[in-house]
Amino acid sequence: MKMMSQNELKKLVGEKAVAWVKDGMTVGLGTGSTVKFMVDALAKRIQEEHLNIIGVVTSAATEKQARSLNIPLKSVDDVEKIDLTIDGADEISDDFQGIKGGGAALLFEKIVATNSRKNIWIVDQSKMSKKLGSFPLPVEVIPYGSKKLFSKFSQKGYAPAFRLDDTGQLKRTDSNNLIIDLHLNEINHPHELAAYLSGQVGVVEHGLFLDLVNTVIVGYPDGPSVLK
Ligand code: ABF
Repeated sequence: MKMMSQNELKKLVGEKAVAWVKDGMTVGLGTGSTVKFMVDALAKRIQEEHLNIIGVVTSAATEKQARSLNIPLKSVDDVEKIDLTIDGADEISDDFQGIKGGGAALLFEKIVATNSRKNIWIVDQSKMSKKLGSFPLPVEVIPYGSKKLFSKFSQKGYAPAFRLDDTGQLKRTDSNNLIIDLHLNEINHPHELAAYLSGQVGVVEHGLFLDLVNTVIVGYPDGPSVLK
């Protein structure tokens, strides 16, 4: 059997996830290349089945795609509750904790996720990992004092690095903040680390998404698996 490419696995799970969307739902639309396939498939379903769906986006990139597909959108502040959010992830541990933020959208993603009744993550198999940490942990910080935070993280042995954009400049998030990626290799106590990071003045949010996901759909070569 021909091995499926990573992109084909992403398409597989992106399209599978749309089955969870029901008519009348308010749906959180995540960010990333896997979600892009999901949004395309959702737009197709909305059109073919005349579904009444409101989308709530997590980044300018997803907003651009959703608008181009005529998916009706509202801000998270203009909806009562989000019924279902479908998003990607950068790393998921055996106990379904996640690292997100590889796409620098972690703040809005976490705002939408924490205001959702149900969260689904869609990933290709490469994202599954026994423990979190091999993917660098993104931490969103405000620019003022960010070098002081960087030094503190460095002294803690977190091997920090400022995220750069394609032109080699400091990457700016949709909120015009900076990202410091922590190269931890293994995170043994994610809840403790999350509490420490959240307590640091100047940290806006971190990419540890803990105890948040309800369903994980993983793309394996022999088909999508629904875990949890
Ligand atoms: C998003 O999903 C980001 O947090 C993360 O970077 C992305 C995963 O990327 P992709 O689906 O492109 O592999 O939520």
